Amino acid sequence: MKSTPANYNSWIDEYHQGIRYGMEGKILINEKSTFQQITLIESKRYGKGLLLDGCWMTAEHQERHYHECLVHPAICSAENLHKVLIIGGGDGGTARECLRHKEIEHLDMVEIDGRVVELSQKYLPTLGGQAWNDPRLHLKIEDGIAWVAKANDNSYDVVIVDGSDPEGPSKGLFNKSFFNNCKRILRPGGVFATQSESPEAFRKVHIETVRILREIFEFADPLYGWVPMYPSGWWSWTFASRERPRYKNPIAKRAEFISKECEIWSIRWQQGAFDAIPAFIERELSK
Ligand code: SPD
Repeated sequence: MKSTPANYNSWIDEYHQGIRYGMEGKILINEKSTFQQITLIESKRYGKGLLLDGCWMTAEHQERHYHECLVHPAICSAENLHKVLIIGGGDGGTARECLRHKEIEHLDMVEIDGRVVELSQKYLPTLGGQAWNDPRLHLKIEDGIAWVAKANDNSYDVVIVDGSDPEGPSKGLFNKSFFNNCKRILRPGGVFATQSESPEAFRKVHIETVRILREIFEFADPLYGWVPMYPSGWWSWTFASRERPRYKNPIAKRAEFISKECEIWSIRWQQGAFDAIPAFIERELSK
């Protein structure tokens, strides 16, 4: 990442495989926490934004592309919504989208880096919005991998993984033992969701993630959309369930209520997004 901190007209870039993905703006905070480099910026186009270890995570005016598509396919299709778990999600956007669903009674959010939460609450307050004060939110500053390893069988209706790329603290959020625990702690009728990287910029990780989830769960499918600030802009989220691909059939009443105020997500959008699997990914997955 390159920038001149005091200059609003500088470029803040994520470097990925010889390509720069950048925004014009200025750096507000750049500090190292126990786990990672945390950078808060202010951009002309997307407002304030967050990078972790030099990689774009979110920005005020572009976060809904990501959070709506991670949350609603899972939350709208699970049989019950008594108890939901988010692993990661320190900026609060995933919790905010979850808590729009009034049926959720209890939401555990387990974020490893308390400093990401503090800085997001201060610089990106619209991300978490009212979620931070919602009594249903139970925020734990702990390691999410250890959390799922020690959680009881059948304890959550929905498990959502909102981590960063598979490096640093998020590396362990993409492997078999973690996904096995996610399946074990999911109740019957439950749905699992994870961000599953870009089919272009992170092709190998993306295919491997879907493949592992298909080995572990009876059903797993990637959904494709856009997060323009991420490498290549082309992104994916993968959903998994047991008895049937429940995530493909949102419960109409829940979905209609939620999609009225969504920027991207709707039942129609979701149908297309599951069907938008690129031919080469489909071929790779059938090998
Ligand atoms: N390459 C960026 C992947 C980041 C996924 N998580 C974003 C966090 C938003 N809550």
